[in-house]
Amino acid sequence: MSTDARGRPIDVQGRLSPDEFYARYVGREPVVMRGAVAGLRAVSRWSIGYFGDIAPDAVVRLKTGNVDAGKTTTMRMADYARAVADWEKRAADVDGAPADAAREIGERPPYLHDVPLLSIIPKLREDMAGFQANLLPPFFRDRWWDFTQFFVGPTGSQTPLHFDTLLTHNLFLQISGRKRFVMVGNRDRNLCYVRDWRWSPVDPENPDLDRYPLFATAEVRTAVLEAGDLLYMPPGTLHKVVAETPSMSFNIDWHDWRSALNGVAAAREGMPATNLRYNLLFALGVVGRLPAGVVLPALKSYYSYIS
Ligand SMILES: O=C(O)CCC(=O)C(=O)O
Ligand SMILES: [Fe+2]
Repeated sequence: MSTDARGRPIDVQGRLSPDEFYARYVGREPVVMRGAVAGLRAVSRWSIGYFGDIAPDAVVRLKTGNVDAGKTTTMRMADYARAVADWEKRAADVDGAPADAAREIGERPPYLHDVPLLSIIPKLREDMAGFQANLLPPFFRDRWWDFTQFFVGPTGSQTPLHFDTLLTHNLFLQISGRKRFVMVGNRDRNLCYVRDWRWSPVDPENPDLDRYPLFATAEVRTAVLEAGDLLYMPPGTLHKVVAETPSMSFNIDWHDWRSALNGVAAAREGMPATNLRYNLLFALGVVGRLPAGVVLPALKSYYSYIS
């Protein structure tokens, strides 16, 4: 079980039925479902090299430097796969943490962050056969892959503390490698000095309490995911995410009627106006029962935008 000195341990379960999942966790508590997707072909097959082999010419947008700064570049998948493999090989030859290694062996390759690869490389969907889509509300089930965003990168890739922009639920699938999630619940958001709607300047693992004294009373909870694990986070959960090895994962950000309506109401709390539009569209689907095929074209810019 993954624990943190400061916060309560995150519940660790195996595969959950939708009934158990909704009764105990949805909208309430994060949970790790250990090994819940371990049987999927994606988990045994996918590597960054494999993506480079099957879609060498797919051009992907990558984040350079700190991901909250929003700087990007583009690369062919084959070139990206090679850059990550080369960097990992050089890093393995250098003693010390990857951060130190970066000084000796050059910049870590950029982070493939928030990219809808199941839409860009449809062949990958074959490897997800058997995924438990009934954990999601009906609106998302038939075309759940259209609601995914990938995070693929070398050891040490990280995303600073933030919450997800539309205040969605987050089902996070760890496909390959190991990732550490350091979480602060929505109810402690006002202790996190959030700016630009959703980014916190606090490192929850090493908080500067002189600058951010309120953070001292925030509850920080940690979970470590291995390949084949699922993580659920309720809307508004702040999370810092660190790849402890080369890592491939993706999330499904989804709404139920309650989170969709809360997402619309958050326009009054400083949520950007474009988000209001996206949340209205989700509400039309989830509450108004418009089919995903009708709503998705209007959401396309959300799935290709740079967060
Ligand atoms: O894996 C990461 O680096 C970030 C993941 C994340 O922020 C998310 O799924 O919302
Ligand atoms: Fe996130």
